[in-house]
Amino acid sequence: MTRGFIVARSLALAALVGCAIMPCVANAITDKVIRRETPLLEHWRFTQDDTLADGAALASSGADWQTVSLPHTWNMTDAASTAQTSPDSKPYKRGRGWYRLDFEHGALPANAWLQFDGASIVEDVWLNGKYLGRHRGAFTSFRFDVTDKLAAGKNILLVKVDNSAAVHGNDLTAIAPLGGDFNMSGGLYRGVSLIETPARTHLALGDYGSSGVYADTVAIDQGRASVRVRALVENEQAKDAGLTLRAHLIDTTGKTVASSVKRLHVGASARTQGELALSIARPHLWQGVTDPYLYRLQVELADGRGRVIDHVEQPFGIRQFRFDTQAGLFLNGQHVRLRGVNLHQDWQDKAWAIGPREIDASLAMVREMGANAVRLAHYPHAAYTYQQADRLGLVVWAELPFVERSLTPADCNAGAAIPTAFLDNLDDQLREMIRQHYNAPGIAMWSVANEVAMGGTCNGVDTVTPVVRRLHALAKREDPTRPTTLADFNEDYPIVGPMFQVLPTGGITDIWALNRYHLWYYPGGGEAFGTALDRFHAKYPTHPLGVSEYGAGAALYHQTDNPLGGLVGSMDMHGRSRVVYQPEGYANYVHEQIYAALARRDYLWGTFIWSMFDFGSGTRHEGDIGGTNTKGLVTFDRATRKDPFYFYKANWSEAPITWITGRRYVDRAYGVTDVRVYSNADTVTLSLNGREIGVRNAAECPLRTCVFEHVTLEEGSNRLEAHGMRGTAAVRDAVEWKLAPDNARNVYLAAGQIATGLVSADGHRYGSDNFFVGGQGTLLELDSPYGTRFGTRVRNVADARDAALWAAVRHGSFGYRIPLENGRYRVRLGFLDPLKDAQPGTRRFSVTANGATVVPGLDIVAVAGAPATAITRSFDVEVRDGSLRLDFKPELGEAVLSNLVVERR
Ligand code: GCB
Repeated sequence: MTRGFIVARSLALAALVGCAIMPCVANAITDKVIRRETPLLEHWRFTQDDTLADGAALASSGADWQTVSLPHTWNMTDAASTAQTSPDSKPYKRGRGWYRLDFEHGALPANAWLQFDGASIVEDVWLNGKYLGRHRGAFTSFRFDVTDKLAAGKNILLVKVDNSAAVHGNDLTAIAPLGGDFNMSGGLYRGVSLIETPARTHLALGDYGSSGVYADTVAIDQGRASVRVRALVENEQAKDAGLTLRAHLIDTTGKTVASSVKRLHVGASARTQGELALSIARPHLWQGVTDPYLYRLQVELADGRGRVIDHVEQPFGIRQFRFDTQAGLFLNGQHVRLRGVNLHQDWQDKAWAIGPREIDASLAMVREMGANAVRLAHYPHAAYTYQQADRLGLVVWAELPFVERSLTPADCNAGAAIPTAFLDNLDDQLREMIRQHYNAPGIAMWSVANEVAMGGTCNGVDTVTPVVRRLHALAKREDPTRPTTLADFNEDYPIVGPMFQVLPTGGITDIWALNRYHLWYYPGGGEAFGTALDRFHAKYPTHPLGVSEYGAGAALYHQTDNPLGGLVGSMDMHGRSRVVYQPEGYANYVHEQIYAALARRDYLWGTFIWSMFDFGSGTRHEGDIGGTNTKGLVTFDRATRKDPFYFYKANWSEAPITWITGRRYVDRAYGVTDVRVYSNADTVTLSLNGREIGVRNAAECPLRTCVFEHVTLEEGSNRLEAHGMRGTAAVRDAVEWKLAPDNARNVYLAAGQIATGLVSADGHRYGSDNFFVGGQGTLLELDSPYGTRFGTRVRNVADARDAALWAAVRHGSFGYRIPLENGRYRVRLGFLDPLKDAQPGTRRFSVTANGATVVPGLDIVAVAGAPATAITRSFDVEVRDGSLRLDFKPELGEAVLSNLVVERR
């Protein structure tokens, strides 16, 4: 036997229940080891080789393969990391990996099974040269009965794991998911273990990787709770078995609070379900984050002679959820609004090969922020994650990996129908998810789909709603106690593509939720979102509604002076992503706006932010990072909490918090700025270099956001301190900003740009578009997703470093109100006509400064001689009342501006 056996033995008395990856023994609290689980994590041999045939792999000694330990993936760094920086980078490695473990075993047990906690995507397994079988799916546990294949002495376990992409004609097209904005890491990325019991009759080991035990809270009434326990017993012997089934519920002090016994008769080579009722007086309920109380449920199987032959222990919480279309969610009769976040099972430079340490760290941050719910997107996560969520009291949205579509675009193109094998696979994965995590008290709902409306039709045939109906029905058969849900995509924005048409998916599952990205992919702000929610609430009056996703990308190294200054960027509608600006301050704006609209809607049972952490998505190249979806509130490596994290922390957490936003924007472009502070304090006092700037009390800080307007920074260092008092607790935050003398005296502004910090060839630091009234900022080179009418690059800028100052415009009828010290200034305005086909006589506008015309009737092309050709206009102004007013007044077409400079004379 391997070293793992010894480890497991020595830990036999440690009360461990989460057996996902850690060494553990399921019946650790009894003195006899009935069911022994031996982790097989060390000394694996591994090779990633797409050409190795099964026969050759079986014949290989693996001596020249790499030594690895589990969890392991071959995609640790190649996609899900910052290494991938351009759209030309290679996609992450998808293909075949081989794993081989040589291990010793002592005397053979009566019953032995191999357990895989999850491997990606399709797995074939051999023990001692004998084929055990195939498992299809990347996220659920599976087992093989190895009783007659295990050898006393030397054993060889060989596993082939394939994470190839689904392409027309290959087997992967029959395994969900067939789409998704996330990487599918390949490998044995969770644990493997050997399970042994002393008899061929046992609590079902062959039941979709489950514990074989299913417990429900049936009623909580008048100080008493009724719990129903069903245990599935498998008798693999050639004769009938007379058995005794026992269930005990044990509280945290070790006291047994309820027990039940039942005699059971199981035929030869048959399965039977035994049902036991537990009645608990004065139950201690599982009450989410306020009191996540867990009992231990023990189920024991004894043979005719009274010898215990199997034993399973599961954490168990007594609780009941109820969803209401008007009032939202109730947990044990108490109203709870789910303040949720979405999580992927992903970590920078580890990808999916994460264990308890990473899972605990992630969930601790979720709790630190004050969230009370997690959507474990878009697939079943490790058992350990559900167990820890239960311990922390997090309500869980569990999800099946049915993402985007039922068949690949290539299959659809080739006229194929949905493969039956794909439907069977969805059924299997759904059964596995429900049975494996059935007893988790935190799971409040089973999600059967994410954004499948996206691949709604194939050649005019509805390829998703019948599938959703089928999965809903199956989930109800598997677990009538929990509602089904799904995350809808775009019900009211029908997009018709060449093959796929978006179809409505509302009204099918018991409850449902929307993925909506207003202010990001979708037009309109918080209120547009709110109105859409109201419409859906009215459209499906019997289906409680939630929000499964909203959010915005946030790149730490992109900052802005004004989130409305220009366009932010992301993937376009063709699924390509582009390197464009995603300032952190814009994400603040999105979360503030959207959350305000969501918080006002009491009928919502919950909302989930997309996403708690940045995560690997190999097709993305956006923000300041490659291969990463940047919508996390925390960076991929968990090292940096972005500003919006603190917006939620201030709103959700009881822990006192005061956080000045924009701390990563150190070298400031403008001498006057608003300072935003997220805080749950009763009062917040802001000071600059020791001088008090202002005080805000909680009533002046809607949604815990205190804004100190028009703070004038000092030349050189600026230490801003926010001092919050919450009750008697003081909480401070401080940031250090710098203002160069050039920027303290002058204004350098890149019109239409959302990103600050462009530096001109002559060394001036430009801020993003700011101080404007009216008009619209846009980038010129974008052809999509915003479909701007502009699209020309500047032609005549001598130094390439200055091109960015001419890459965007503010356009329309607009003005600027620039705060300045009184005095005399020289103003220089930069113009180009961005329309490709601009002609003299197609655009004319004038500019006034403090009411006086300074640029009359300007026709840019007439002066420049061609479109996209830069010209400047300069004039002097006298500022007398602390502000320079510039107005751009269209006379023909729209006014445009590329950049402006105001320098002290
Ligand atoms: C969605 C998807 C999610 C993506 C997200 C995004 O709607 O459900 O998987 O990652 O949008 O960032 O675009």
